Amino acid sequence: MATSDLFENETASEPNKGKEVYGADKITVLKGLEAVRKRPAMYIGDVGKRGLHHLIYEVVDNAVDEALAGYCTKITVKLHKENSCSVVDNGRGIPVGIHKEEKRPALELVMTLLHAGGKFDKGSYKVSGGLHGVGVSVVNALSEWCRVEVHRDGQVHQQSYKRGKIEGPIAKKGKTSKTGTTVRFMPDPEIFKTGEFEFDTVDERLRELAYLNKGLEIVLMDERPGRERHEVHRYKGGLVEFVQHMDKTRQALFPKPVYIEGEKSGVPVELSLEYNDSYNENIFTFVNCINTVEGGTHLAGFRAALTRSLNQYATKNNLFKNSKSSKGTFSISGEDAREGLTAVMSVKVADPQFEGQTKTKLGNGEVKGICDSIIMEGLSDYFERHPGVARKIIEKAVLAARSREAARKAKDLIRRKSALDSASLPGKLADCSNKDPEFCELFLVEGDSAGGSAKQGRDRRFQAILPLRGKVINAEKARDDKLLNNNEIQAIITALGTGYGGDEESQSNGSGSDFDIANLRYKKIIIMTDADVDGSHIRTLLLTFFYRKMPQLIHGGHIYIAQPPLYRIKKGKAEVYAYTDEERDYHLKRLKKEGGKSSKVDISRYKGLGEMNPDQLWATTMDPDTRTLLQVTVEEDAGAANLFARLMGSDVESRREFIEANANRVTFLDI
Ligand code: 0RA
Repeated sequence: MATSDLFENETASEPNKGKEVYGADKITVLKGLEAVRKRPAMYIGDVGKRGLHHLIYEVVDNAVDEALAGYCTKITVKLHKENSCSVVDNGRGIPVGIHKEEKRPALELVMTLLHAGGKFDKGSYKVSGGLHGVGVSVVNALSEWCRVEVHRDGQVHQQSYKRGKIEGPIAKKGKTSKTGTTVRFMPDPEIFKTGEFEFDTVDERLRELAYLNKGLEIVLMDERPGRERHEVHRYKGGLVEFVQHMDKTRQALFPKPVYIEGEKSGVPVELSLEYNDSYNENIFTFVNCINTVEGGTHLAGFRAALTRSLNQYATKNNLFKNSKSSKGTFSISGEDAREGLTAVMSVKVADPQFEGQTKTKLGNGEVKGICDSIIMEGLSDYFERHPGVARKIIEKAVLAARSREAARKAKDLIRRKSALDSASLPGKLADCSNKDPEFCELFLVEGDSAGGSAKQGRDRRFQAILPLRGKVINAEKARDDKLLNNNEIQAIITALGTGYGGDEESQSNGSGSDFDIANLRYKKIIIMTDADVDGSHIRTLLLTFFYRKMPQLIHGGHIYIAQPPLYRIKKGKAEVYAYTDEERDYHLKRLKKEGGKSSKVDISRYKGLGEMNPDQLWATTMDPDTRTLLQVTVEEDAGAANLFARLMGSDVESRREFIEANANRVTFLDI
């Protein structure tokens, strides 16, 4: 399987019978690395946690490419004690021979030139667009130091770099019988101000990659003192196991997920799906192993095929005989067909066009028809061979159609209430005077008393307050009709102005009742709850609702969590607030040290927002100049979906385990 000899053999008479050989001269040289250090965010998204983790993913993606090409079976990621990271793979090894035009070793070019990844030859699914596929050189550029070791052609080759600059020529470090690449790098503290790699975050992505590349073994090891851990991912079942993992806290409708695989016009398509006892739709789509959170043409093709194949099968087998429709022949809608559906879809596209707000929406038009026809054929065939499964799915969809009728009534009511004039806004909303969403904030506040303080303390020009009185319903477990009858949910939807539900397809039908982010009335939606158990419960319920029912708000970065202080520390007239125990201790120590004649230090703990008067609430939590807001982001969508299912679903045991395991984390919600 090793092809380490190919490279040096290029000039031999018959080097590569039919097989495409990678030549050093195939590497396209674009530009240098200074640009990367100047504008890191352009290459890796940001210089926070997400960007930091992106460094690992970039190297791993390269190793996964080797696996896709059929040369790599194992990838090991190690988090070392000084916060460096190494990625070891047993692929072909980065080529080390001399590039004809550049007259330099290919390894040097791969490591130090932007876009010299050598992925430009046909036959590999290069990842353009998005932030993936920028190349290992970007990782090198953003590392204080980096070392690469290549096992190839029977030799160990090694080279080191500092901030992207070569330290010395490639050194030969003895013989080897293996092939592969090890990249070890130390993220540059000059670039990354924020801390350390998070095991769980990295682990979620590696797990996902292992599901997407069945059989590939991916190991994550934490060697940092005190937190040693070891996780091995290897899934023979691929997407089928991914679906089972997603649904592990739910009850499946039939024993084994459906699996469909096909290829058309050079686009391989893979899909696995099952139905569960929930009412949610859980579809995860990937293009070249990148999670397409915003969907796109592949998803559209899948949705169309699913609805059509179910309707076709049901009609042919007379399964709608007990269902009536006011419009004549009965059929189930796309939404009905997807109630309780968990699915993972993976496609490979040679030249993907990524669109959308976060560049995670596939734009290639041809892919829709390809996915539609492969999946239509696959599902129809599957239903013929498993009539029991088909019948169960259709029964469930027919039930969904009935309850959707009830939901439609509730939805129309909300729509009528949220018609443009403000007279129809919820009574308890204290709206702001500015009407330009760009400047406006909506505070969702727990309880009437805190709501009252917030109304008095706010800057009414741009801050609106919606106090939440009653219980917020659990969106993980309730169907739309119940959800839409909940007063708090109604008030939120009306205040937001976005409408609710609907398909991507129906969003353009002008009916105006479906969710449309263009109608959002506030750029920031800020959840403000007490720092106690009830408060975190309400916060979780709200996040569950937004994540399940209005994910665009989360993906668009509109959802925030307010950070009220935990303590007020007073000494004489001086007053400071502490937001953590560490801050409290710091201030106590400082004030004691200052000593002086004035009175003793007085410390009070805030349990509820209601304990603060309006001025204090403004100064500590609401004033944009001084407050801290946590923006809710989802780094790993499948992981987040699982988290919500565990926290808010029906599996009590799983929730208990989770809460016990995470009891010592300050907040498990800044996902
Ligand atoms: C350029 C060309 C080839 C492989 C690689 C780069 C490569 C990069 C990385 C980064 C981490 N592990 C990697 N493994 C390989 C193709 C090699 C060939 O044709 O022999």
